Amino acid sequence: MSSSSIKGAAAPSPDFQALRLEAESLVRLPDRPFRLSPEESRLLFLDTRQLRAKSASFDGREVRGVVAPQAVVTDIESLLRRFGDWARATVVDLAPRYVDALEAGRASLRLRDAADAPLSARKDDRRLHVDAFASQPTGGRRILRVFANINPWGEPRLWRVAEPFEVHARRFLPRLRDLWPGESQILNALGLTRGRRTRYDALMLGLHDAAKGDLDYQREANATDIAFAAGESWVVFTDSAVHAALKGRFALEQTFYLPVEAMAAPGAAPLRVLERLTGRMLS
Ligand SMILES: O=C(O)CCC(=O)C(=O)O
Ligand SMILES: [Fe+2]
Repeated sequence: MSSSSIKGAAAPSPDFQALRLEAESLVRLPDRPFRLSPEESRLLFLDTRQLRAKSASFDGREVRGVVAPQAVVTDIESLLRRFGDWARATVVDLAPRYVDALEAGRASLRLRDAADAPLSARKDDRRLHVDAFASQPTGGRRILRVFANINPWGEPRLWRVAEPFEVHARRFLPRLRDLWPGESQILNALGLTRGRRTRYDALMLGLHDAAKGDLDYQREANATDIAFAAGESWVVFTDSAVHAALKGRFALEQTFYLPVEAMAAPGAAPLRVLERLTGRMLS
């Protein structure tokens, strides 16, 4: 064997995993469990009547979605801080090039069963969708989330994932509307969005709502089931992975935002795909 072939095999590109994550939108990490301490594990048995939202969340400043004694709220905050640090390290191990560009969003503790009926069809994450947050425009930045199944009884978390983003977008784009003149200024002035909703954000919300609202699509989509084992973690660009969460209790999740320019292959970003498909600048 020549020395050059040994060298070639021993030095994969440092962007190898980033490219894979960007191309496939989801990377499973079966051997990277997030382990709870015995004190942290007690939080799993919080009375779910104390949860006001589908999860307890922490945005770096305050815990939301839970009505509980202050000591419990403080423990949830500590857990979500620790998970956030772990999630960042997990992403950076996978994609070192993202290190300076990752911006942390919310972290959440998900105690309810993903199978439980939500408040509305729009909030129904059991239906296939790409993520877009009505009150949190990204302006084109990627939504990158780290999940960990922390189910204490060894139960999997069940998802479905469907077609690639571009195929999904081509299907629903013809039904979507553009922003109305002045719409983003009004939403922002009323405090309904944090920052301006761009054309890009409007299209992403449109895709989210159109897919969830289309029961024929939900039934006929060519989707693959994934069972994330207890102890498994996964990193997902949820703005491009067409996904649904069907079942499973006890997960942690941390959201990050990533500028398109930080990607190893920015052409795969939903912003760039939608710009190509619409022939317009969107952010
Ligand atoms: O809780 C989960 O496993 C994912 C649900 C989902 O689709 C989301 O939070 O956007
Ligand atoms: Fe989602």
